[in-house]
Amino acid sequence: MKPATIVSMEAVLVDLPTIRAHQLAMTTMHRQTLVIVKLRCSDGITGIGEATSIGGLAYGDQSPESTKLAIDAYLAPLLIGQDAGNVNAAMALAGKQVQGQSYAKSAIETALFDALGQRLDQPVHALLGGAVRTSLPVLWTLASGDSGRDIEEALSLIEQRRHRVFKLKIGRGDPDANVAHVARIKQALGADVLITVDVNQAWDEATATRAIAALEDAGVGLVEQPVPRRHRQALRRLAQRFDVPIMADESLNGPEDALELAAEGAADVFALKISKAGGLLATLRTAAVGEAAGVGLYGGTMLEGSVGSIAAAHAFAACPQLRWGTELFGPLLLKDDVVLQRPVYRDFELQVPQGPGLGLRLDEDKLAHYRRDRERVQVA
Ligand code: MUC
Ligand code: MG
Repeated sequence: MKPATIVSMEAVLVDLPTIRAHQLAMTTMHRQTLVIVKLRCSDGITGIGEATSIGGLAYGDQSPESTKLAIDAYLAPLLIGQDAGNVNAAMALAGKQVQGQSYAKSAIETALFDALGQRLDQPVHALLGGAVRTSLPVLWTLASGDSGRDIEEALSLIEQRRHRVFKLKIGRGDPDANVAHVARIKQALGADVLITVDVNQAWDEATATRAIAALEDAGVGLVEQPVPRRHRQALRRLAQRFDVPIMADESLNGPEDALELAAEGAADVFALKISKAGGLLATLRTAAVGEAAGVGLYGGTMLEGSVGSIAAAHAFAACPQLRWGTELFGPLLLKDDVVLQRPVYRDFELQVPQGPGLGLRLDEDKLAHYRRDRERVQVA
């Protein structure tokens, strides 16, 4: 492999409308903002990566705007001139000189892997040691805010063979009304359809204890992040009290959280996300801790578009255990896309691309159309 250095890094904010309102405990989304990273190398190869957040700062403490700022002001100047082919060295340098900023680091690491894969003519999953699966089961989130509409949506997606597992976003408003909404949907879809719920930290322990008992009775198969992320002892008590598995999402970022959660027995399942961990390699390290502890693994999403979702798909394809499947449906929630080849969903699964790098290329016209600074770019 010929040596190549990083010559430039651009972070572009892209606003895409969603196909319908997406209602979570803490916000309702009508659009998604992607941070698309273009990383140019001295051998002429450009790698791409992506970061997103959910509802700006509603999910966590990093937004698309703060991610772009961290890249423009700190990570790009630090990494320009570094060896583009040595992902570990670049990420170690970023880790040493830039605290936090896991979303930005994930987007940059993705772009480095995409460039390396193109250079070596190998898909990203091969660079991670090889895929143990060629496609990934993908659930769909029912979050229109209306039980009747959610039921119709689920039945149509089952009919299309696109999804057969559904996650319900709850935690907004009255917990009894939340449980009734879930029970209505579970009853309409029947015993064979797995229903999971995500509370996005909205309940205190007493509310969660009461509501999870009712959700269990209604036949829910998995409960995600019922209590605030720092309330780890409450999460542990719930995981130990109930038969229904409890999944850590916001409480889990990287391998260090995984180690503590596993040691405490605070979660039965881990929601892995490349953005929370700070990249594909850190996601696999997090997964390894979970696997060593016998914790179930789930391929989570930050509702990324195609670039971020496919980056995650390469990592999840390389993950030996993935007992709970994935939720990599982000591209399907968006009305449009900024890539030339949209991800392929077939028979309830996302197909993992086999081409070099991520196996996707940007659609530059679409990117120019949806980028937030398009007026400024057109004038310049
Ligand atoms: C989350 O909290 O897991 C994942 C799917 C979805 O609808 O929202 C996300 C965020
Ligand atoms: Mg979640």
